Amino acid sequence: MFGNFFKPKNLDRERVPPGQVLTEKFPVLTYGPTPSVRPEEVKLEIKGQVEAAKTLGWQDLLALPQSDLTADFHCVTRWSKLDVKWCGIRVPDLMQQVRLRPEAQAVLVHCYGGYTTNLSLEDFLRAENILAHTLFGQPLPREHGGPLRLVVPHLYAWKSAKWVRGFEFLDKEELGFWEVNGYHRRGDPWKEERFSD
Ligand SMILES: Nc1nc2c(c(=O)[nH]1)N[C@H]1C(S)=C(S)[C@@H](COP(=O)(O)O)O[C@H]1N2
Ligand SMILES: [Mo]
Repeated sequence: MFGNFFKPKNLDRERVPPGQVLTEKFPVLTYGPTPSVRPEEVKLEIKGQVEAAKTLGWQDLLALPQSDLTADFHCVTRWSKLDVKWCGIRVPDLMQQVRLRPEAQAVLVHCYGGYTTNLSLEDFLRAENILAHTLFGQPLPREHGGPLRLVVPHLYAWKSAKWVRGFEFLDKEELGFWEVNGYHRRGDPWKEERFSD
């Protein structure tokens, strides 16, 4: 009994990066107003260092393979939430739709409302990354990025861009909104890459 009670807690602790505290709630963290985008309006643009730019509408996205992801979520403001359940299109499945040019090194994620965030190609193409439209079995609520958000579980959650509008592939990294404003260009929570030096 005693052992059963403590064991999951110890396991959880190993999943919490340094300087983070667990929360059961799912706080909303948005800079500025919350965009209002209807699914039918979504035109996901994939452009830049690709052989042919491509725009995908809602139906195009739903026609791609759909996957589930359960992942921990770490905000740089020090809260973490374990086992968040998403459903959507895995980034590698989405990327089957375009061919990257060899020059592509990085991606700048663009959002409705003007938010941006940067990722290296390697961080972006990770197998678990997902373009999510569903959260805990329900349509992704608007405040959490609905209708469509990126989820990059291995980096701080500011990389998990809400209200995604497009991916721009670049031959040289360009910094996004928080990265320009002093946050780390990469943001690995296990290395506490919170701020740029
Ligand atoms: N477009 C956009 N995406 C964003 C943000 C934002 O302000 N605008 N905030 C980021 C930050 S700092 C965090 S912690 C997570 C929070 O996601 P949540 O509101 O679903 O918890 O979204 C990230 N994605
Ligand atoms: Mo955050």
